[in-house]
Amino acid sequence: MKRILTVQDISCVGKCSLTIALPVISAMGVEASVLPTAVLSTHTMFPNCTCKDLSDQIQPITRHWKQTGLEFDAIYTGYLRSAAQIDFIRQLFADFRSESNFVFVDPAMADHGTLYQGFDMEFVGHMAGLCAQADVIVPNLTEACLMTGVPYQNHFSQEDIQELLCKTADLGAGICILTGVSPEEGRTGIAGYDRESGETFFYSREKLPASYHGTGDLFSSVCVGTLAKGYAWQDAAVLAADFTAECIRLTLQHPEEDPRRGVNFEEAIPYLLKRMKA
Ligand code: PXL
Repeated sequence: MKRILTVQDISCVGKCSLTIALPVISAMGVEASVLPTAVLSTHTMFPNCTCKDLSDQIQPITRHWKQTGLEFDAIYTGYLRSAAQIDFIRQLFADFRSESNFVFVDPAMADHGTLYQGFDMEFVGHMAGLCAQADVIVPNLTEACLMTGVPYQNHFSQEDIQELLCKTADLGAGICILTGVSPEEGRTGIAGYDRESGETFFYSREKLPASYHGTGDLFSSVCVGTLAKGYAWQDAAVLAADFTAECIRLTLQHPEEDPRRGVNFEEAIPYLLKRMKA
């Protein structure tokens, strides 16, 4: 069985980060080990959430793993709390990466043109440094703009996307997949670039009339799980995008739910497994 180590927070309520990565990766038949970076009462879109930073646990935990001889097929980082924590994660990459595994970084820190609460440009600089160490990165357009210094716009032309893709790839990761890319009004998808082969890849589908918290985490979890299973990155990205859309479609069927609780990914798991068998 393939094994992924996922490094991100536990938000106790409001599906995102580990409460998405664990069930989704497990459902795909891939083992999910965790390194929790913080415990929050809810994700940060609920006002007044509590947060206990767990940075001081990273070194003792990873030292124990190293002494025990544990290995992982992939290391997947998501929401991280501080610049100092990112430096611990760089050390984790140095300690656990090998010829046969890969590092996947979702620089989860911003959306819709703005940084999430609590982050600043110093943090962005550290996250760009972490992306430079990765084999695969999956920033959304806001995150890509912040890390490259490209001004964020509400609409990016095809040429703008090409340029942003090149600049983001220049951060240093092997494969860069931009999410939330709209090639035309009413559609959304991804734009990817593989530095080794020079291949560019685009995929889009109809844009559903809603945006929920945690969809980036769904995309990343499916992408890293399928990559660990040996899918080509383009196929991984297409399945991740389709699964995320299916989750949004199912969530829209229940408008009475508080949208901050997150997307209905649970009822989309059969769809994911069916697609993986196809
Ligand atoms: O989905 C990204 C994410 C993860 N974890 C926490 C968050 C967010 C986005 O705001 O607040 C705690």
